[in-house]
Amino acid sequence: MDHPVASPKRSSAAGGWGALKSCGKHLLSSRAPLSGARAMLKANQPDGFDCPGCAWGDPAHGSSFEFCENGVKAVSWEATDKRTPPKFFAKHTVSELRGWTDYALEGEGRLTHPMRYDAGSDRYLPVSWDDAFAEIGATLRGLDSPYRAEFYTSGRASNEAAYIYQLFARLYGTNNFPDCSNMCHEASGIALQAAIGIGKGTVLLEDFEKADAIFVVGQNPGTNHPRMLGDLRKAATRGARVVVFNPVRERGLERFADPQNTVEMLRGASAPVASHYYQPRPGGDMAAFRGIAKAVFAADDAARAAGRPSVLDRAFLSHHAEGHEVYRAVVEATSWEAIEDQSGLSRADIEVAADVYLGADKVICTWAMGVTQHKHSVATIREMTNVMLLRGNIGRPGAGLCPVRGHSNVQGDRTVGINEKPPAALLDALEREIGFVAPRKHGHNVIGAIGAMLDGSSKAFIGLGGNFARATPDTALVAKALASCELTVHIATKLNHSHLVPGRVAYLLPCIGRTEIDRNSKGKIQIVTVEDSMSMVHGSGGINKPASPELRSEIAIIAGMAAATVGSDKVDWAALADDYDGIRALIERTIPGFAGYNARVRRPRGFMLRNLAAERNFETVNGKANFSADALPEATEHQQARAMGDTFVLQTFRSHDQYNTTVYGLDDRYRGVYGERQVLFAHPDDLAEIRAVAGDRVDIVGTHDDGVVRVAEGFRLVPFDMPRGSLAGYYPELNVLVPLSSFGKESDTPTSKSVMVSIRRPAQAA
Ligand SMILES: Nc1nc2c(c(=O)[nH]1)N[C@H]1C(S)=C(S)[C@@H](COP(=O)(O)OP(=O)(O)OC[C@H]3O[C@@H](n4cnc5c(=O)[nH]c(N)nc54)[C@H](O)[C@@H]3O)O[C@H]1N2
Ligand SMILES: Nc1nc2c(c(=O)[nH]1)N[C@H]1C(S)=C(S)[C@@H](COP(=O)(O)OP(=O)(O)OC[C@H]3O[C@@H](n4cnc5c(=O)[nH]c(N)nc54)[C@H](O)[C@@H]3O)O[C@H]1N2
Ligand SMILES: [Mo]
Repeated sequence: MDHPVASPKRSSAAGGWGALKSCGKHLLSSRAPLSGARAMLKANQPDGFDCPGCAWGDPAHGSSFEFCENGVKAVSWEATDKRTPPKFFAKHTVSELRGWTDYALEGEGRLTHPMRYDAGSDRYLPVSWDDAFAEIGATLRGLDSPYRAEFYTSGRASNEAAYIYQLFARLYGTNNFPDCSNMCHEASGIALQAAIGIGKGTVLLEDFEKADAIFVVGQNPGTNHPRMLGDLRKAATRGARVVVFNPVRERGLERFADPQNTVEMLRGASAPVASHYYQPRPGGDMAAFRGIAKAVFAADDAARAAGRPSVLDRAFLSHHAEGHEVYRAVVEATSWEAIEDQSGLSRADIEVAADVYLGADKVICTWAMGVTQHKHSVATIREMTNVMLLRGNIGRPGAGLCPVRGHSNVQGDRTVGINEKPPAALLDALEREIGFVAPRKHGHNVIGAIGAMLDGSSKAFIGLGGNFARATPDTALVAKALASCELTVHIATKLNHSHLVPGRVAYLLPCIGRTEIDRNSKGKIQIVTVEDSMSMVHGSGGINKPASPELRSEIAIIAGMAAATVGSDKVDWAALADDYDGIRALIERTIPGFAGYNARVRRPRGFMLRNLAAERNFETVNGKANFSADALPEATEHQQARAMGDTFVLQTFRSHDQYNTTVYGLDDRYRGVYGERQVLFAHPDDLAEIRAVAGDRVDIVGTHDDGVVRVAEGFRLVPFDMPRGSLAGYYPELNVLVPLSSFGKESDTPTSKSVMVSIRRPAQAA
């Protein structure tokens, strides 16, 4: 097969690079994404980049060159021909650009030059890299405390970039690391750390081939993890049960046409995925799992009465776990009535789910934002874990816990030290290796950073990727917070709204993306590494020419800022930026699990980071997997809304044509919405009750009682199969309604899936 894009030559040591993911060279060069898709189906190239889309794992065997529509979008978005050069900025003031949509801003294409904001002309003007670094360094050094600077990370950053970023910030003297994962899987990390001693999942992709049942909770893989859907479908085809918990009927979870299957594609056929589809009320998953536990304990009692063996994994519970008796007592004390009211599911339905659970020898439980973005998310994940522990569904083939990560390297960034509450062992190792005194005081997460900027105690914001102003709650307040800074710096590939609320000194620094060739000063090609949702670490090397000769790698940009801020006596930043093997060697010496990093990452598929929980070796205080025994929330937002009347619980989710704040297009095909994002999904009976019909425009009014007025105007009603009293619409447009003052217990994650609102008919507004 011809290669329209030349693949960079690699030394034999680098041969057999980790699998080329999802989307490919052919497509990139063809600039005809859909016609290129057929060629892609047949391709299986050894060298390549990690897909900048999701963090789903790669198969261990066979072709990993899977077709993924959303991977293709992510890749072609970055590989666009369009540019946002200095000429563009000369034409448009920043104030004018603030009136543009996200879609229009990113639609201008890739940034090409380092730019500095000029308040006089209200424009970004080109600047040299050296001048940029010098002023950033001087401004940071001028702050009276390093804790007045915020170092934000978005989860696309490679291990190497994230590692030198945290090293830079810590040498500078702060642990302020607001991170996109604070808004994402924070609750999973906290819950799993407490329950099983590691804040990550315990399954490998192969486990999906062995599981008898897979519980998929609060997740829409058809859109957000399309390759996972392929694995679910394969499991369903061989007879495994796929049990979905989602208030919304997501079509991708019901039926799925396999893009690898040409016959199926040509016939427009599809196969069922979910064997059981439960539609809990928003925030009702903890109650639903409590119900499953109740049914499991009842089955255990019945077995005992009949003289049959226990349905619990007694050996696991006595050797590897602690607290199941206390948990059992709490479960027995919870009434079916409470469970039914909170979950919105009937006892009979929950008992069927429990039967599936009991009938399966090996069970996997996966979840994502539908679980993590509520007030009681940590307790809910503990509850799901409890249920899994009852039958020893952890640390054996085909069974385990699987928080499905978002950004392609959000898990890796955490592993290499992006953590506002760093473990002492990490700081000790850094001190030993580098020879400095690391800051010990805990730093800010996202909510903390916004609060500090708003009250004036933080004065600098550095963004390693992402779109902080749009991804966070209370859009207007966060814009104010950023604009009040002495210094804002954004390392980015494309223009977004975060760049349009400049601080007094403001820089926009353009970097090369994942798909592009990264050459050092001697012309040598460099690769970076990432970690997927299954703790697999593998290499990623770009194949395209960078969008502009002025671009630098994220690593080179961080190194430049670091040298200008903290100097190069302790760390030779320039040398690290010139050879990422040096960064990997530092990681190997300071982060557990990376022995032989530089060699192992050059093997096909990379290597798996040790995950002791997956071997039933639990690094908790007592060395056991721990049950939790939390009470159900007194009232979920949905229950509160029902009690108040005229109030709904709104969730903010993703359409099929977006990647977080990046909007690729205006369609949401699986939900039947085309050409528009300004929509509000609701139950048909709720529409009738407010005397509205499909297509009517309404305003959505926030009812969170913190005195802040929040309104989103002119949303078109779309009737949908979802629980009464719940609404849904798209992030980031609806972030104007998400309150900064509402966040998860322990996790501090904004409650983007349970926003209290009311609906205002425009007639009423008049
Ligand atoms: N194409 C594409 N891929 C992506 C992303 C993207 O934007 N686009 N984003 C990436 C990132 S960062 C992440 S974190 C993931 C996000 O992946 P998802 O978690 O799938 O993202 P959301 O669109 O927020 O979908 C949440 C789902 O949870 C359901 N839900 C809402 N509330 C509840 C509840 O209370 N209980 C239950 N059981 N379900 C509920 C919603 O109906 C919806 O189906 O995807 C990653 N991959
Ligand atoms: N209401 C609501 N809010 C949410 C969520 C929700 O479900 N509902 N989800 C939350 C979740 S799960 C997450 S993870 C966050 C996401 O928050 P972020 O990670 O901050 O946001 P993204 O939209 O992923 O960032 C997109 C920007 O990243 C830059 N970019 C893209 N590729 C690269 C690259 O290779 N390098 C660099 N340096 N920059 C790059 C581009 O400039 C682009 O504009 O949002 C959270 N916010
Ligand atoms: Mo995420």
